[in-house]
Amino acid sequence: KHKFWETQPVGQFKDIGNSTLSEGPIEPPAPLSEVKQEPYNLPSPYEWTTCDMDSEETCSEVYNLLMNNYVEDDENMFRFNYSKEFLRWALRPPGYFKSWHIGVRVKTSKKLVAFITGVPARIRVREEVVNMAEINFLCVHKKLRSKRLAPVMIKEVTRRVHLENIWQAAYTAGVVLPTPITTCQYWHRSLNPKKLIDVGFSRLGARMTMSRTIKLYKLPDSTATPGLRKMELHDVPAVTRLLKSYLGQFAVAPDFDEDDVEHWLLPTENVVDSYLVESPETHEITDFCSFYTLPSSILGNQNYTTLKAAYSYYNVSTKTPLLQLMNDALVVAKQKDYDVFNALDVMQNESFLKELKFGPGDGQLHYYLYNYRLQHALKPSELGLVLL
Ligand code: YNC
Ligand code: MG
Repeated sequence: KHKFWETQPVGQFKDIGNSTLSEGPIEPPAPLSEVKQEPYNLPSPYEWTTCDMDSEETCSEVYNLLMNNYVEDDENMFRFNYSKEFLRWALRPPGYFKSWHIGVRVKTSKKLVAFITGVPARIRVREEVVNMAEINFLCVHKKLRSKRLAPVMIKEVTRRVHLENIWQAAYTAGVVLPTPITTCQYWHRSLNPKKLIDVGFSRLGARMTMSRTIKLYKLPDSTATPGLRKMELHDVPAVTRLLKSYLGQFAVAPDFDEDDVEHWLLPTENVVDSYLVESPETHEITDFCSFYTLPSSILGNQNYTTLKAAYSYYNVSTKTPLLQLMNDALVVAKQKDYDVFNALDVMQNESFLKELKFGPGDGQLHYYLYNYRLQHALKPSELGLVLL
């Protein structure tokens, strides 16, 4: 059934429930001298390329490949449209390897037709912090699908990760593969219900009119929490402490240091937004919320081309109730003209989704680890990791 994945060091379906298999790496690391030195073979019309995301030209080629060929919803109404600034941010965290930004070109025309990336991350699995690669942006041009290119790309990124002496990876996919560590659901909170209904993202509820729907999703004009403000560079140490302590409760979560927090959470216009609560009395940083910006192209609509979506990222509440903090995040996103605010049912998100009028999406997001076995699948609320 999974001719490729059956050959890989991942949890297999046949092993589910087998309590003789222990948690941890499936295969031990190999000596670097045993890692294949040459790239895997591609079908002869194609060649490997390392994509330099510093280059405006290469970044545009990647952007265009993904804009036209990356992830769509089940009904092919929307396609992710990651911006160039977002791709640069996602692909160049502290310690990144350019060699993990892998493209495939047509030899004759040099056209970019496939892509896969990794970035390094320290991810804690229960008590153990593991150096991993986060794999993302796997994409094969629509005209080259079902030719078994994807397994070659996955093997090549694996080889290049191994060359850096890293032996584990984390990734998400909309498809079921051997075997998810957890399966999450997206929830959507309408900010601009009329547009969402006009483009077919949502439907008018039973016995609902447009004006009642607009009223239902109306938000206050301003935020409620005293001391809520944008995160700034000098907040990095406090936010790092807050996040470290908060993420400690989850079975799988990133192990962020200050450099990671500066990169992943310091606001970057139209890429990532972060807000925190600074106590007006003590000036202590007590709460934090963040979202990233990922628009989707609207396929074949006369009136609209783009859906502007905010995605809940990392949130920490210690003093401000999470419900109030997230309502403020919705208010900020509405002020910034987002159409919809999305969140997974990870961490403590279930505690606010229904109350804040998020509705469940269709389609699921499965989380995976490569070369690391978990004894039991997790509940989404045991997961403290958000991938882009
Ligand atoms: C997928 N999304 O099952 P079997 S998510 C992993 N992730 O293998 P072909 C996938 N594997 O089942 P196509 C996958 N989708 O026979 C399919 N597969 O064992 C497996 N879509 O290959 C599939 N982007 O080339 C099957 O399929 C084999 O031409 C079939 O190409 C697939 O970024 C794809 O959804 C996804 O561009 C490239 O459909 C193509 O269809 C496409 O014949 C639209 O492939 C965009 C899209 C996926 C987004 C993502 C995470 C990727 C994770 C990859 C695995 C990483 C493992 C860890 C590596 C480092 C290890 C270390 C250390
Ligand atoms: Mg293919």
